Amino acid sequence: MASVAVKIFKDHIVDGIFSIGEDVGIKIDHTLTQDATGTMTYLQFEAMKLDRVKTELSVSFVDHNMLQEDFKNADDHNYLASVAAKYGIKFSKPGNGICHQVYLERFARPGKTLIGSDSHTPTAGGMGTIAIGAGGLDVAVAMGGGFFYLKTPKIVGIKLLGTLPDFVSAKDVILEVLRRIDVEGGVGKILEYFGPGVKTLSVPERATICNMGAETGATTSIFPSDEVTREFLKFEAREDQWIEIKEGSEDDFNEIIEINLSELVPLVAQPHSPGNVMPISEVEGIEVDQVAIGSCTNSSLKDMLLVAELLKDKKIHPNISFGISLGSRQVLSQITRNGALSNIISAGARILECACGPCIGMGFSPRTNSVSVRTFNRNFEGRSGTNNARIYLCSPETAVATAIFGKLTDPRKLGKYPRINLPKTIEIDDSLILEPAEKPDEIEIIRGPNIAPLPDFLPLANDLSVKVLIKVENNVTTDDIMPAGAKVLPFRSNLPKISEFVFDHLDPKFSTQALEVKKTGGGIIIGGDNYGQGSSREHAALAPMFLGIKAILCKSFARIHRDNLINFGIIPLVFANSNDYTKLNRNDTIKIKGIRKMLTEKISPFSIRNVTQNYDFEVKCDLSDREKKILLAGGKLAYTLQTNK
Ligand code: MIC
Ligand code: SF4
Repeated sequence: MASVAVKIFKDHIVDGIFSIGEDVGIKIDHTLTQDATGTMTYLQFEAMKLDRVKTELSVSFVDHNMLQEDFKNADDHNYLASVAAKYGIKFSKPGNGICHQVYLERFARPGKTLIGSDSHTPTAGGMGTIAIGAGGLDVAVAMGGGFFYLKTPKIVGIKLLGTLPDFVSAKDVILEVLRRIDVEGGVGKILEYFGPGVKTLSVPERATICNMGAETGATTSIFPSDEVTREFLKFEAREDQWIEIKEGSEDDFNEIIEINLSELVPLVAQPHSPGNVMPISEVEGIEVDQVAIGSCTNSSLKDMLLVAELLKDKKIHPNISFGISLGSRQVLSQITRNGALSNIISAGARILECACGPCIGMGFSPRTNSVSVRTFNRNFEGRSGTNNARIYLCSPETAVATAIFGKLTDPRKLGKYPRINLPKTIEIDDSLILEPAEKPDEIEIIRGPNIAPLPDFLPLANDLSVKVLIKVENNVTTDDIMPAGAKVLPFRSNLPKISEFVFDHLDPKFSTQALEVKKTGGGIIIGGDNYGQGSSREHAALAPMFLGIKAILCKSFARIHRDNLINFGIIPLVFANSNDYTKLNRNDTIKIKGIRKMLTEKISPFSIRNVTQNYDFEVKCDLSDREKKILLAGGKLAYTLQTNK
């Protein structure tokens, strides 16, 4: 026997062996991109000068940058459509839905490997797919037929027992996982669900759990592929794509966490971390201004039918602004056809686009000092678009109860839990998914004026003298490093412009100072634990690189962000002794001598010098051979072009 993850990995390993902590290369069957990370991904893919993608399936989605207040986002959509047509990529048009939900419905297959330029790519783990979030450049390389490398993770078995009580749902399961292991507890691990409770959860419920597994820092999350999986594929008219992948036994896991579904209660993640989880009973009564339902976490047909049933003949509280941003047009069409949507509208909801929208501060931002309750997956400070808003994350059931009562409310107060009968099949309409062109030569790539060329990637220098530009705490997110939101996202294809916003919330002068310091050797950022948690956005590495940041020195890194730093030639340094963090000050000058030699000869830890305070201290830079070569070459694009790998 073996765990589901190990079975799929073993079918896909092309370099190295599956041994915890070792670098392993796997073949990638599918890729996905979304527009906010996609423009950069495809600029990098174009730089590789290939004729077509080499994957079984690659899909380009448009779901993030949907506000078209001028030409920028529309131009980017056009660029993405033309690239997809030319290079053999399916193109999911704006309006079709959020990448993870649509991929789950229309493309995910058990036993396949997927990488996606979005950190919630693991959503497809609900289908029994090994689905991993990665930087855009890793996705570009995989589209070109390159392998995807990662450090072999531990496999944590999450044993599910019992069945969920009324008014407790899949979101509460993942909130319980987060309550136990927090936002760092999954780093270097795959969370694999097994046990008798698994069969009580539908594929979309499993997907909700895998989606938000990203918040634990896990490499991915996965469920077995069983009869429930077959049912979902049948529902999507894709039953022929089903294969069985049996769950592993207890001995197949490196660690086991047991969760009895029957004992769970409605939970809430409080501001400003998805790991800050409490039972609803402890926060009940807090006055709320806004409620938002949907996103890639909780947008399934069952979620929406349940929301509609709970809202039937009810009105939301007069103080609440209530918005729905669904993850897929398929679900929106279905609830429109069967009348469920009218319950939601009658209750007082604003129906937003099928897109990320409020989840990423793209519209529907809450008012000043307000409380917003969302069925989404992230509640980082400022992410909603309103810096001082406080965001709570919860299940659709809790969100509805809160919308009705105007304050955080235990959904069990809603009375009888409705039984939802899902239809056996759903109308399939893939007309917003465009096939690649049959004659690619005839396709011209359309580039609007907002699309700036890629920067040069220069080999790593040997001696560095860098200035500390900012010192940040533990768990700094990529939203802190490279904010999103309606003001910034339109510049995702324009590196010089987007770089102006690096660390904007923490230090609005950061980029100006960094560009100044760039002239005299560049900067270094000092961080705590889990530096770069959250999004896969490579702009959180690319933009600092553009601003002359040469290294990040912290206590530990989040996985995707560390990969992105290496991909763009920024040295990921870790304190050998984490007490040295306290001594460092902003504006200190640090000298790093002979870094090429240290890396080449694998000398780690090694000594660097704080020139300003006149002392030496030790740092580590533990890289695999492949990572070392990438860093020395000046990043993965330079390395890939040089080696054709
Ligand atoms: C997010 O949820 O933070 C995003 C926006 O989807 C990001 C991708 C991005 O920044 O474009 C992610 O999760 O990777
Ligand atoms: Fe979109 Fe939010 Fe999901 Fe990210 S987490 S893909 S922004 S809906």
